[in-house]
Amino acid sequence: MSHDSRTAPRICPLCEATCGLTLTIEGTVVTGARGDRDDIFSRGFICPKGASFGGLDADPDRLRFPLVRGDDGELREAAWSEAFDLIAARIPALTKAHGPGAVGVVLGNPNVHTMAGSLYPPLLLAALRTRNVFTTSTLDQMPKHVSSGLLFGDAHAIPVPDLDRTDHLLLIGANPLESNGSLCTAPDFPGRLKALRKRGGTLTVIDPRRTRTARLADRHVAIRPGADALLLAALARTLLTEKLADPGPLAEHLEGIDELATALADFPPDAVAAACDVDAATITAIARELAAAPTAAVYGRIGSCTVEHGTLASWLVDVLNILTGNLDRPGGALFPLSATARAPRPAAPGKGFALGRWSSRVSGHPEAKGELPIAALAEEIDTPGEGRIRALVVVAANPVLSAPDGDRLDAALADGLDFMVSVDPYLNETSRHADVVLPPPPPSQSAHFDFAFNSFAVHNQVRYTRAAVPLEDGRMDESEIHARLVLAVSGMYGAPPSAVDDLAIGTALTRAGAPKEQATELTGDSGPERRLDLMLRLGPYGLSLEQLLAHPHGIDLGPLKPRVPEVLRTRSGRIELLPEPIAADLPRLRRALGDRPAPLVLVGRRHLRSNNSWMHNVGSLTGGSNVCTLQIHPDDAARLGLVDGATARIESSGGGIEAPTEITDTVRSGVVSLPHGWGHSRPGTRMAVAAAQPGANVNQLLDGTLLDPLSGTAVLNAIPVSVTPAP
Ligand SMILES: Nc1nc2c(c(=O)[nH]1)N[C@H]1C(S)=C(S)[C@@H](COP(=O)(O)OP(=O)(O)OC[C@H]3O[C@@H](n4cnc5c(=O)[nH]c(N)nc54)[C@H](O)[C@@H]3O)O[C@H]1N2
Ligand SMILES: Nc1nc2c(c(=O)[nH]1)N[C@H]1C(S)=C(S)[C@@H](COP(=O)(O)OP(=O)(O)OC[C@H]3O[C@@H](n4cnc5c(=O)[nH]c(N)nc54)[C@H](O)[C@@H]3O)O[C@H]1N2
Ligand code: SF4
Ligand SMILES: [Mo]
Repeated sequence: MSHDSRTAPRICPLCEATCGLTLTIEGTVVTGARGDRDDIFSRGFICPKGASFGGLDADPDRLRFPLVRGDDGELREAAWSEAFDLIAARIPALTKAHGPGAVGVVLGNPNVHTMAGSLYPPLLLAALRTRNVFTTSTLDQMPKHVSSGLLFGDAHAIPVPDLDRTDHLLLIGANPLESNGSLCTAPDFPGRLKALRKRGGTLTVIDPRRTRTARLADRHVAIRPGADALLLAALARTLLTEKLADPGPLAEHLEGIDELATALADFPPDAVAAACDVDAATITAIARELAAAPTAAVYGRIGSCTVEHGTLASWLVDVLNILTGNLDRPGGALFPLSATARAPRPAAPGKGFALGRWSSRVSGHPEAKGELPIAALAEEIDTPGEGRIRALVVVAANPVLSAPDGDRLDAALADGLDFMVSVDPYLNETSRHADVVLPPPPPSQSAHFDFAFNSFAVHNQVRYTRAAVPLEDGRMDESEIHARLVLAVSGMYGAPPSAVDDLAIGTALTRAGAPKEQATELTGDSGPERRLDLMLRLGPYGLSLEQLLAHPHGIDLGPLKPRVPEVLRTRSGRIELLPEPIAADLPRLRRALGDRPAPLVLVGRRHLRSNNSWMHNVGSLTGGSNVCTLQIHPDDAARLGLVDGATARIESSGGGIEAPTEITDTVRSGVVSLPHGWGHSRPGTRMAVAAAQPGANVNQLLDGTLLDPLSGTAVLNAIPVSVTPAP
């Protein structure tokens, strides 16, 4: 270390594991990152992405100044004031002329990884009053929100496996050794799985690919993709018919267990075996093991969500946790309690969870959790008629690559909009269409708090890190960008950004029934810090910002604790085991029993050194095995005449793409796999490294019509495809 180098703590924002890092900083440049051994949660763990923090932070392709489209149609650098003036001139006028629905909002994944993205989008949506709201949840976990909404009355009440104490983990469609976990925040997920094995616990993995996670398991079941809901239904039915179901103390909080038994009657193991390509004896054995384990947790992720029966599968995951008495007990699956959550209230019936309160204009897709399916975004722009989206505000999202049929969306963004704003550090496949691009500073210059992930963490804890490096001249903090955006689209343009925070603080105090004067007691150097301070004070542990600042490596709030019935917000005040919308969707699952499986289906995969579409521009994370290849089983390759390394042509409903063939027996036969987030070959972007190794956009295979009907989530896995050698 040179004499002017120093270190600073920074929670890693690059995936859901939220590891504490120690950054090495020379002047204002991050020159290194290592795991923070004193971090109370991650205890020194780091992965290759975290280790590349410096490279990602200093990427020369990151935009430094706003871009504004000139009369010549070209984007040029502009002052912040010019950028916001333009937004204030255009958006309110469009709303006034065509109604609030004329402005659509798209929120992408990194919003859950920034303070700004957690604190301000609700205010933006309130200011715009639009129902054209799309987020990447409908490419991801919306099925889980819907099942939690229906079961527990709160779409955000998502139980997480008690990873460190469970005796038995049944993991479905998740590969935490590459993803580092999702809806289960657990730094060093791999180490925690190894510890489970070491203490004598069992790990079962259900995945059509023999993933790194599957290789760690006691049992790997290479299920046929898309069939998990059938398998899970058979597991639940087996527990019920073999009298192995024992919800324990939960029983008094349950409603509908008899109806559940009737509803699942048609799914015995031998009826689902063919569709799942898993023999009935294995299914029965898994059910019995689950029931026999002292404690167990069932956990499903992407492979169980982004499929045709995603909501049913997500629901059945918790049905299994409930029937085995593992929901809400240590070692099972519990509801975390984060430091900024609402303080627990006395148990009481709630408002419940409603679906389909409105529908999308073109295809009539029902809303879920106030959102419309992002797969329907393009048609809402390019289909003429009243209520069409004419302007779009995109915050931290790249739907041209991450959502189905990027070509159609690309064209809709190019030709169908009067005005578009992107809040994004890069000029990429989506933001290149914006009229105004507002670039946030790199992570080293931003403070960090995990509003979202602390409520999915396997251990209750809280950590806050301030910006490690001062804001560079000419930069604007992302929270200020968001606050100014709220002002620009509302009638408050001209007010200082702090007005937005004051408004939020006032509303929060009113909602909590606290005196308005409490606002003056809040500490913090910025609006977001004061808001964090308030949420901590009103939260279940009565903490404060001051306490967090005094504990730079975090405060341990203890292991997860039972929260039923306080957490329940259903109308009955109980867990509603067989909610009506689920019951109404079961006939569709019953019909799937008779479906003839497609000969070849596509599934996705993730790579440790990637993250969705935006980390392909850092040299140290590219190359090696992090490439966009079509993985195919040797038998299928031989049958289809494909040679390792040769270009394959893949076709489906949305179109065709080409990718190099990678022959491997880690995918089961009848299944091919492509990663997502690739396809960096469009003109007009500024991501030089990514463009040099563009890969193909897997989502071009989809036409955007295939959705899980209850959640509006796009079907991204188990897609029928045809594969041929490229001519
Ligand atoms: N390195 C890296 N980490 C990431 C990300 C990333 O892109 N790269 N993305 C982050 C995000 S946004 C998320 S949501 C999480 C996701 O976290 P995970 O859900 O753990 O992600 P995946 O690695 O995609 O694992 C999904 C697994 O499901 C399997 N699968 C596919 N179809 C089926 C099926 O029908 N049934 C079953 N049983 N399995 C199936 C796939 O083979 C794959 O192994 O990861 C996060 N972390
Ligand atoms: N086929 C297939 N498609 C998938 C998936 C799959 O498994 N298979 N996974 C889906 C999932 S789980 C998800 S979550 C989505 C992700 O979909 P998106 O959220 O659209 O995709 P990302 O690639 O994460 O793009 C994030 C954008 O945010 C920008 N960004 C990065 N950091 C910041 C920041 O600090 N502030 C701001 N304002 N912007 C930032 C990036 O430059 C990029 O433009 O992809 C989905 N798409
Ligand atoms: S596991 Fe996730 S949070 Fe931890 S260092 Fe890697 S990218 Fe960052
Ligand atoms: Mo995601």
